Formats: sequence, structure tokens, C-alpha cells
Amino acid sequence: MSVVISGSGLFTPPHSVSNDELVGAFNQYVEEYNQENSDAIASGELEALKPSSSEFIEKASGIKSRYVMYKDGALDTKTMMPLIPERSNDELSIQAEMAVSAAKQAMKAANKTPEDIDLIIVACSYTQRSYPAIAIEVQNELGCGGWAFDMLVACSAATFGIMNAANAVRGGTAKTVLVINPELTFPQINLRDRDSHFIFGDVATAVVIENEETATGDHCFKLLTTKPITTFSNNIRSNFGHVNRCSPETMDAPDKLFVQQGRKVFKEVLPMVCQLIEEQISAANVEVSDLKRLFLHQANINMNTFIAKKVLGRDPVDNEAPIILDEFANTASAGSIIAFHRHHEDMVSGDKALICSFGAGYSAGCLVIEHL
Ligand code: CO8
Repeated sequence: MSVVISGSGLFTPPHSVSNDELVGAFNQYVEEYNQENSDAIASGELEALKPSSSEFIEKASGIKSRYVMYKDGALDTKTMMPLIPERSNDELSIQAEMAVSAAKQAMKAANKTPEDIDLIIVACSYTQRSYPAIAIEVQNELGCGGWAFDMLVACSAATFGIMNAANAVRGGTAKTVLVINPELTFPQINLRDRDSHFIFGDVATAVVIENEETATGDHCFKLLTTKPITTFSNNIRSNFGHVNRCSPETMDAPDKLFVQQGRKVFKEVLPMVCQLIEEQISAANVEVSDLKRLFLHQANINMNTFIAKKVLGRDPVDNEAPIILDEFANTASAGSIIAFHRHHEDMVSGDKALICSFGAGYSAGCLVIEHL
């Protein structure tokens, strides 16, 4: 049996934040901090904070802007976080709202109705609560039957979710699966941290996974290989969790937000990902020259260029390795799916491509796909 991706959807949040806006707020915060602590800085007790710059951000990462669900408060030096009004239990949660919008588009592209869907996997980096699962809330809102669950694998959640969906279809526990990635990452950035304040944006993506025999979408892609790998590392970490409140003196410490050793991640993840891709291309019996497109994880443009060059043996041309992180920033697990969503409609029967994610864990997932 062949399992296919038969439709995709993208929800783009309502607000955009440019590098200049983010850097303006950060640098004002730095000025205020250094002023307020001038005596301690002068005596060597505290270190002065250094300013950020849009030029650095664009050169080091390729990011120019990001979309966010909530912008108020994020650029205010007194708060330095998006202020998000609490919703009542009767209202749709933020991630469910994002997920439903992306899911409806994916179902439309796949010619599916809610009655066709019998499994929903919400796969992302964070869920805004532990239970009831966001996926079950989405199931209820869409009016789908079957079953639903949440799963977290940071930046590899989307590819790992697709692999789980494919296994459910192959194993007969589901016929048609929605894999949705509502990435609400902006609230987890430390906007007071120069090294990471620019990295993430919010977005939601969705795909429909089903048996080739039931697929009727205009662009269906057979999964030729699905391979996940993980290897433990502390270099990308957030200690946020339900036990934080039991240690009141550290519950708001910076390690409860996103923290990484970016340089180390860059060096350690690249060889792992290049090897995984090479192995998967070979396992799929595909020649590199047959790959029309590389839909790569969108964390850093220099990483993507490095991987594309290594895989292709030359610089990527035209749209071979599409970049969307300039507009969206790093959207955790959704990045490679945004690239796929935006850049697959010119592909035709027999065209091959790969979708590859990598990130915290470390985790990496690689799907070699072929247009039906
Ligand atoms: N402005 C100006 N200068 C700066 C800034 C800034 N904002 N930040 C750092 N600098 C300075 C540094 O101080 C340093 O100065 P010096 O040379 O004097 O020491 C210099 O610039 C170079 O700093 P770096 O070595 O840190 O810069 P890099 O070239 O390595 O670029 C990056 C930093 C962009 C972070 C880069 O290392 C990178 O992208 N690495 C890969 C990271 C990656 O892929 N991570 C994956 C994380 S995503 C993931 O797994 C999902 C997690 C779950 C989601 C979480 C949601 C919140």
C-alpha cells in the first residue's frame, strides 16, 4: 500500500514584526538597563548589555521578519513579551484556532470533508496546555469522528507526525489523517536575550495523509521513505513545564524560555542531517539528479545553503531549495511544510522531492516523496 500527502494548508497570523521593530525595542531595553545599572556596571559587578542589530540578524540567519498572533507588549521595554488575554474554557484556544484554519485548507486541497477524517495529530513544539489535547479540541471544532492526540518533538514534530500518520494508515488504525502544526513559538522567546530574540515566529500548517487509493487531490505525493532519528543534546533546551511552579524561586528564570548554543547546534546538526538525507535518497532508490525540490527545515539560511550544496554537489538554483524563513523566521516544525505548501504546485507526475526537518532533541526527519 502507498501512503500519500494529498493536501496542505497554511495559516498566517495577523501581525508581522520586522527586524528593525524588534531591534528597536531590544536596544531601548538595553539602554534603559545599562542606565539603571550604571553604578553596578561601572564597579564591574554587572556586565553592560550589548545592542542587537538588524544587519547581524539578516546576515547570521537570513531572517527579515516574522508573523505573530499577538504583538502588543512585545515591543514595550516594560513587558518584553506578547500580552495574551486569557480565553475562557468555552472559547476556542489559540492553537486550536490556528490549527482549524490550516486544517480546513488542507482538507479542501485533498477534497476531504470532516466526515472523512478519522485521526487528527497535532504535532508541534509546545502545546499551550497539557489536557484536554488540542487535537481533541480541533476534532470537536471540525466535527470529525475517530480519535486525536498531541505530540511534541520540537522542530521535527511535523515530519514525525507525518510518519506516525503513515504508520496509522498502514496499520489500519486510521484511513485519513490530519497532521497539524500550530506553532505558537513567539511567547517562548526571551525578547531580552540578544542571541535569540529574533529567531521565532508563529504559524500553523496542516497536511492530509491517506492511502493512495482514496486520494483525489490535484497534487498527491507518495511517501517513498520515512525515517526519523534522535540523539540527546542539551544544546537546544527549554525547562518550561508543569513542575516549574513547585520551585517558586526559579519558576521565571530564563531557562524556562528557549535557550540554545547556536554555534554548536549548527556544527553538530549539519553532519547528522546530511547523512540522514543521503541514506534516505539511497533507500528510496532515487538519484540526487531526480530530486526536483528540497523542502528543508527553516532555521537558518546558511544551514539550508550548506545542506543543499552537500546533497546536490553544487549550488541550488531557482526554486530547488525554497527559502521562506526570510518572511516567517524559524517556525519550528512548520518551516519545511510552509516551503512545501508554497512551492509544490508546479510539480508534475513523477517529480521527486524531499521534506527534511531538524532541531531540538536533537531530532531529524526525512521524507522522500514522489508526485503521483
Ligand atoms: N546582534 C548583534 N550581534 C550579535 C547578536 C545580535 N542580535 N547576537 C549575537 N551577536 C554577536 C555575538 O555576541 C558574537 O560576537 P563575538 O564574535 O564578538 O563573540 C557574534 O555576533 C557571533 O555570534 P554567534 O556565533 O552566536 O552567531 P552565529 O553566526 O552562530 O549565528 C545563530 C547565531 C543565527 C543563532 C546561528 O548560530 C544559528 O542559526 N544556529 C543554528 C540554530 C538552529 O538551527 N537551531 C535550531 C533551533 S530550532 C528548534 O530546534 C526548535 C526548538 C523548539 C521551538 C522553540 C520555540 C520558542
